[in-house]
Amino acid sequence: MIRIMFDIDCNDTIVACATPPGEGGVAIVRISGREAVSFLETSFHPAGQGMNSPLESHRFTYGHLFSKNGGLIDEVMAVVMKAPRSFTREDVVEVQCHGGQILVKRIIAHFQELGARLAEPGEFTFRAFLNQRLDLTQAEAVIELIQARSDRARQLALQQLDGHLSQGIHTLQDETANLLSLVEAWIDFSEEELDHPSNEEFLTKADSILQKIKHLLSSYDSGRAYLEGISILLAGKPNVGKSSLMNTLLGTERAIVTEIEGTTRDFLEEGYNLDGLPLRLIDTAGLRDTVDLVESIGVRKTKDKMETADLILLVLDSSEPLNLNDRLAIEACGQGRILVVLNKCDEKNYDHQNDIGELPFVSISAKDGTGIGDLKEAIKEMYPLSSGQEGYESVVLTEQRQFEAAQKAQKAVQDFCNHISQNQPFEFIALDLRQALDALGEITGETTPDQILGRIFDRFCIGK
Ligand SMILES: Nc1nc2c(ncn2[C@@H]2O[C@H](COP(=O)(O)OP(=O)(O)O)[C@@H](O)[C@H]2O)c(=O)[nH]1
Ligand SMILES: [Mg+2]
Repeated sequence: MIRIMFDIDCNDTIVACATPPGEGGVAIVRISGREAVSFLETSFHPAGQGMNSPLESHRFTYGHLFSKNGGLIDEVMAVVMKAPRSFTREDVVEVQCHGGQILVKRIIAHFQELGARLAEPGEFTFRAFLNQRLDLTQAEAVIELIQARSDRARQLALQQLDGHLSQGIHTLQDETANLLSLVEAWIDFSEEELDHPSNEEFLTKADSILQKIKHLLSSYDSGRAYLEGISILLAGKPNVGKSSLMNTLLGTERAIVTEIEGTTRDFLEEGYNLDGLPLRLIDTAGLRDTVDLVESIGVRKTKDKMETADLILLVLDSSEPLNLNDRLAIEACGQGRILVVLNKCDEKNYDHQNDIGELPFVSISAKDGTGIGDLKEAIKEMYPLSSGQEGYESVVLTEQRQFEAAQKAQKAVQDFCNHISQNQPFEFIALDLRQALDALGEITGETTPDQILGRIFDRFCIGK
């Protein structure tokens, strides 16, 4: 879609419905571009005023919308937002009409008849980006805000829309640019001639940049978790209480619980909001060696799913010694992120510490609810999110492409450090810093390749 967008004429005046399709109390048709205001003025009759009186910017006016040949289309409220004080920084008109699909179609067709073009998906936001009303992280925040699935996700997206991440990146860019100018100042001098700053001095400055990038990279896991949600797989041998735990967490009898081994044979998936952290809880078939065909398919599918889950809750029964199937389950967890749940703590307790080694664990009883609070805290602690609005600590990466660009910047600064230590010529090490600056610019959209821009704006719907 965006490929078309790069070819399209951004001087066109565009129109689209800004509200979701379907019936509603009102719908909003949005028009942006240099002819937006004149299109409205030729067809809108404000109530109680002369038809030609100019509409005041940022003020709603009640009136009627008429077609080219004079037929009444609808009774509407209209607002003009004169450039640059608008979302796209162009002249924008919004018409609030009655919320009917045919009506919206008719109004859009009317503005098309006057010369407007139907907007591509995301084109309003794309124009806001082109006109520097938003940078790329802010454009992404618009989608994140619309798609936010919890209140914490909403706050995070809003913070990014407000330019929090952009400012964090600008701080890094400034520091990197300062270091670059320090290096460039010595390019034209031979090394023996003058006292250039010591390697330590360069390395200290580079290290300050690296620390900030490291913080950014580590924030991504939590940022993504809060915005997209995380999948949590309940794994373990049969009868350890996986389904019971699922039910206790959800507070419903979602999964069937019996004392018969192999009851759960397929996946059960349920959403759960853990204090703003959106979880997808997945109950699985117990892991064990089995000859039952259906059950063994379940076991294989569980193993596959363990590789893609964000977090595995490995449930063990603390009321009995571990056996071969428990060890199979521990092994199957592989390299994933694991939290061991020692269930049935209401019964006799065996010590499983030796078997779980360094893995983090919590003791619970799915039956009487003991330790469920600790389990929730332990999950949240795995996705720490600073709640403060101030300082670098609270800058959060939320998109994979931001993460990848930050990794590129990290590598470039790391290369710089290595090349400084090897006493490489200044021309050469200046390149490392320029690469770091390029990578940082990708995050905010200053140096982002077109195909990445395309992928970002493709995620928008028409009218945004
Ligand atoms: N005493 C005790 N029994 C439990 C607990 N959790 C589950 N059970 C029992 O263990 C059996 C198996 O539970 P279930 O949830 O079906 O295990 P799954 O096969 O791992 O899904 C059932 O009889 C449950 O009532 C617990 O915390 N304490
Ligand atoms: Mg079960």
